[in-house]
Amino acid sequence: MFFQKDIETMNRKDLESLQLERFKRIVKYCYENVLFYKDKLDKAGINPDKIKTLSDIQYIPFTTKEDMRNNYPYGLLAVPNKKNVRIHASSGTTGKPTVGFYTKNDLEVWSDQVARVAVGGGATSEDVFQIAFGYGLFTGALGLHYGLEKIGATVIPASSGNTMKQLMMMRDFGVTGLVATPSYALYLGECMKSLQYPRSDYKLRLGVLGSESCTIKMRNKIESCWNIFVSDNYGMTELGGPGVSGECTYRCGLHFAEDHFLPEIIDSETGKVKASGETGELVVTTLSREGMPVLRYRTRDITRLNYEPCKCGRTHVRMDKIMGRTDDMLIIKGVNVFPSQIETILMSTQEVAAHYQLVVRRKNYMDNLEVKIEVADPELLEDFGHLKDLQNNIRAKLKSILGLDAKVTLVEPQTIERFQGKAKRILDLRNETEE
Ligand code: DLL
Repeated sequence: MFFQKDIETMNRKDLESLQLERFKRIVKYCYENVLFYKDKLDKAGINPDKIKTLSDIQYIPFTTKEDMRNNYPYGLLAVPNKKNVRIHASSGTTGKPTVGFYTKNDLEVWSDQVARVAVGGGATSEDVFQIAFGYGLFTGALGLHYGLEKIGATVIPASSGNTMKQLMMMRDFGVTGLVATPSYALYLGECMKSLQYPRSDYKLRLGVLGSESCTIKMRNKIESCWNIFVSDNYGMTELGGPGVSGECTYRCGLHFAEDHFLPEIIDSETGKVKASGETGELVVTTLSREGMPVLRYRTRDITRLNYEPCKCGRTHVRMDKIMGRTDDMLIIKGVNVFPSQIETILMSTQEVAAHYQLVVRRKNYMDNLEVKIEVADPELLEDFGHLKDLQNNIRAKLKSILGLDAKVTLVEPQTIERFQGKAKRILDLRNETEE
């Protein structure tokens, strides 16, 4: 199923000429409307009129999160404020939030992008969707809200929190689709099982989940807990929110909305563009945003691009599921590891639940990792021998597959914190424990 079939299945040549036309236009537009870009391009000696091919993008300097912060609040706004009809922002746990501005046209395009992602993941106008993302500055809730309304689905703006009420609404309104973070979808499933209502009281069939990493193993847990089909979708405030890329039902990568975004992969250390098919940091240029266009934004997200045609018929490039963030990579005793790699190992281990926490401490200038994970069955905690075996088994897997020497701690069910938004699975105590 497609939302905008002509665009989603456009042949590569036509797609690239559309991208080139939009790319030339956006560079000029940024130059003429945002002082920050004018200065940046002038310093780099770039005349927007000289851009002739898509590969000329390599001459344009990157834009970073730091640039976003330095230009807070309105520095990157490209239109007069009367044309700016919406402001969103990230939670900004580490300093000032990063913001996004939207013209009326941006809101239209955004809802089309999200509608594409939702339809690609299996949503239809027959569905009743409950949106369990927090409404507010976060782009996730309103983004999915308008995208789903655009396809004619029924939308329940439940917002986040109040899990028992979420479950009640799901039963009462015959909710068929859930929008949430993967971790919250799992938590809802766990609570659903603990109530007296049977699964048959729920009509849920689909999860359109996103906004945080979710390995395939974790997705399997969510799917089997709820007995639903789950698709992944990606985006970020700086790029307008969700709708940047999303999985089709074949789930072999997230199709980028390539008519609206130009993705690249770079080496995050050197900034060099990587060859097609290599893994690295995702860099994105927006091709149609008016309120806040962005040139070569360094997302810090690690992935790979795959230009092979997809079985679904979509021609837009597929991005692998996000492996981690450059700032999330842990270096444990010389081994570089992303939390998602640890998650894959944990989730393929029988007898443990899908809730874990990674505690990082620093001693003698070395990082140490403790992996805390809940056992699935509390009775296991009574059987010391069995517990020890399980612990050794996980430790050995981490060592042999990742080369990672970590302490493994098995804890009682329901003792690791649950999350209603993005899960915070890394507890970084390095500053407190450094010696
Ligand atoms: O999370 C936008 C969004 C909302 C996407 C709803 C999908 C659904 P931010 O709060 O700015 O925006 O966070 C952006 O979240 O750089 C990634 O590190 C992470 N992220 C978002 N989607 C995914 C995903 C929204 N599907 C940051 N898989 C990004 C892995 C994701 N990480």
